[in-house]
Amino acid sequence: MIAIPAAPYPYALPPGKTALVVIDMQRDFIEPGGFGHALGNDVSRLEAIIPTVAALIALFRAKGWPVIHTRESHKPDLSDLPPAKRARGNGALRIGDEGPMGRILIQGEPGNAIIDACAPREGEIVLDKPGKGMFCKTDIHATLDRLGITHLVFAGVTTEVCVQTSMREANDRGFEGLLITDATDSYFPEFKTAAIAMITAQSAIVGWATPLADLQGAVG
Ligand code: TIU
Repeated sequence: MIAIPAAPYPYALPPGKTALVVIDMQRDFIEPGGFGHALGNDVSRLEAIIPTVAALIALFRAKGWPVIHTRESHKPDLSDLPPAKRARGNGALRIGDEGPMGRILIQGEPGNAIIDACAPREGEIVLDKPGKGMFCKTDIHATLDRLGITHLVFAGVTTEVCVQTSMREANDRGFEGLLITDATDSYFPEFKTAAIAMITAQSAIVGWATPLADLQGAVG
């Protein structure tokens, strides 16, 4: 076990049983013309975390530890899109509609791709998920069990939506979660702060949180 300085107390990281989960670092959330923009958000503020997410991915690759990339995405025929999710919101563009980067949040469209700076490498798991959480209607739990993974380090966007949902789902399934605070962000800075506080409150009721430098310093 490696002791990582973290809130609310040190996180015990077992090498060989820990995977990185990079949530939804997709053009659809980070670039203008995608889903995040269609929802009325200023997407430009998410760019700032890209170098930190890339450095976190590089750390796991250097250690030979697994990296999992998720994409919030739907099949082109929308068969995995609940009508309620399709209908939600009052913006001009909805999931499945044609936007400037192709159909919004649809697999294989330019906007649905992971940004180049965080692009998956050969051999890394890329998980398409139709929900906000990574366990909803996916086979990731069986995959993690098969790999012997018990600990998940989280990064990506957005903190209080897909990152927090995935971390809560993982927590309820018995995984130990650590959120890298400068490798995640929200369209709403106050929601990021609140999500981290909620996750770490009550003696790590959902999990732990720490900046990348503290993880790097501890794992060497
Ligand atoms: N809207 C928003 O903040 N997030 C999402 O819809 N998905 C993810 O967080 N990936």
